Amino acid sequence: MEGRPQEPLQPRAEAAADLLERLPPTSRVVVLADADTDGIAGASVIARALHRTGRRFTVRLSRRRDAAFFDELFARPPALLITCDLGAAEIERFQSARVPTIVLDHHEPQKDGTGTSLVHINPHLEGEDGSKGASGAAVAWVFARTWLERHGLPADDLVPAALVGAEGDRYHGGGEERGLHTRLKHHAGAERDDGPVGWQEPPILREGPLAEALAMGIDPYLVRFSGDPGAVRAALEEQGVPHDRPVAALSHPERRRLGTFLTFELLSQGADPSHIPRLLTPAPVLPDGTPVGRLAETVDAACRQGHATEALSALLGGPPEMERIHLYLGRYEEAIRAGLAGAPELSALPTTGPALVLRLDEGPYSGPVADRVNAWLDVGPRPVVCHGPTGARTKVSLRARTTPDGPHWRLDIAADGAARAVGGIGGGHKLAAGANVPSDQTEAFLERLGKALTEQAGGERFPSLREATA
Ligand SMILES: [Mn+2]
Repeated sequence: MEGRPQEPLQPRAEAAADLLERLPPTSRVVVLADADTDGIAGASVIARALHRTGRRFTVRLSRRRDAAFFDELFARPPALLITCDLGAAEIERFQSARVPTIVLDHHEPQKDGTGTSLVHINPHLEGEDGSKGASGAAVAWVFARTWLERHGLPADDLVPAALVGAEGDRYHGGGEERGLHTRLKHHAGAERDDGPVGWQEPPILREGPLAEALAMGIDPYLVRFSGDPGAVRAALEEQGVPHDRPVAALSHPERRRLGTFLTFELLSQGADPSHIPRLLTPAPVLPDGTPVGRLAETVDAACRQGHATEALSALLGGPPEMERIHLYLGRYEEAIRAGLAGAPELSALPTTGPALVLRLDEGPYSGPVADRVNAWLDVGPRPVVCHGPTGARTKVSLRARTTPDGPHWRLDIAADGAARAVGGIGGGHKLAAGANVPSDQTEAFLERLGKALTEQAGGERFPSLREATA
C-alpha cells in the first residue's frame, strides 16, 4: 500500500474541520494571519480551501497583537476566527472573547486551550519542536487538506504555497529537514516525478550567469567575492567551473565542483554549517519554472515595502499579479546587501552582553539582514541583533545559531522582557525573535537585552571578538 507518512497533527485537524462543519455555510469566517511571508502563504492556503468549498470569508493580515487590535476585531465578532502563524500566545484572548477559533500556529504556546469552541493545531502540542521543521503555512496546509479531502476535493495545488511558508521561515530553523516539513516535502513528491511541484538540481543559486549570481547574491553571501564579479570569475576558472552560464547550464561534474567550492568558501568564512545543505539539495520549483525560494523572497520583498495585501493577491492570483510584486525584488536585495556590507567587520561591531549589534538605516530589513549575518558570517555562538528605524519606532531582529555546547538561548523571552520594560513589544522563537520599541528607547532596550542575554549565558562573560582574535 502506498503509505502517506503518519501525520501527528491529523486528530487536531479533524477536530478543527468538525468545528468549521458545524457552522452554517453562510456564516462569516475571518482568517487572521501574520503579515509576513509565512503568514501570507498560510492565509492563501486557507483562503483557497474555503473558497473551494463555497465558504464566505475575509482575510486580515496584521503584525499587531495588542489589546486594542483584538478589541476592534471582536467588536463585530466573526462566526469563526482562523488564525495563521499567530494565535499561540493569544489563546486566553480568544477564550474570553468567546469567539470560536481555529489556531494554526507553530510558535511555542502558552497553553493548548483546545475545547468545544477552540481547536489549536500546533506541532509543539504533539511533542515536536514547532520552531524547527515547521511553519504556519505547513500547519495551515494540514488543516486545509483535511477539510478538502472531507469534501472529496483536491488539495495538491495548495502544496506550493505551503512550501513558500517553509521557505519564508527557513532561517528561523523552520526550513530544517525534520518534522512537519519532512512530511510536507514527502507529500510534495520529492521522491517521485508526478508530485505537485518540480525539483531544481543544486547548487541552488540566484538566476543569471554564475559570476554575477555569486557576486550579487545574498544566499549565500560570499564575503570574499561580494560585489566583485571579476574575483568570482578568476576563482571559478581555477576550479574549472564556467562562470558565464547560469547553474542550470552546468554539467553534472561542474555542479559538483561548484558545490565543493561553495562549501569550502562558506566554511572558511565562518558560515553556519547547518545552512549549507539547503544550497546543495534539490529545491522545489513551480510548474512555470519559478523556484519556490524565489517566490518566497518576492513575497517577503513586497511585505517589507508595505505591500502585504498585494503579496497575498499574487499568491492567490495569476501571472499579472505576480509580475507586479516582482518589481519589489531589486530594492529588496539592494537593501539587504547594503545592510550586510556593514557587517563583515564583525570585530568592530558594538556588543550588548554577548550579542553583536548591527545598526541599519532601514528597520524593515532588520529581519532579512539578521538572518544572513547569522547564517553566513562568522558570528559563532553569539546572537546577532539588527535594528533600524521605521517611522517613530525601532524595529529589532535577533538571531542565534544552534550550538551543541553553547548557551541555550531564549531570544523570544529576552526580547519580550526587554521590550516590555521600555514600552514596546517583543517575542518570536527561541533562536529567531524580534521587537518593536519607541525610537527614544532603543539604547535602554539594548542595554536590558544585553543583561538578559548575559544571564542566559550563565553569567559567562563572552570575550569580544577583538579580544578573542588578539
Ligand atoms: Mn512562521
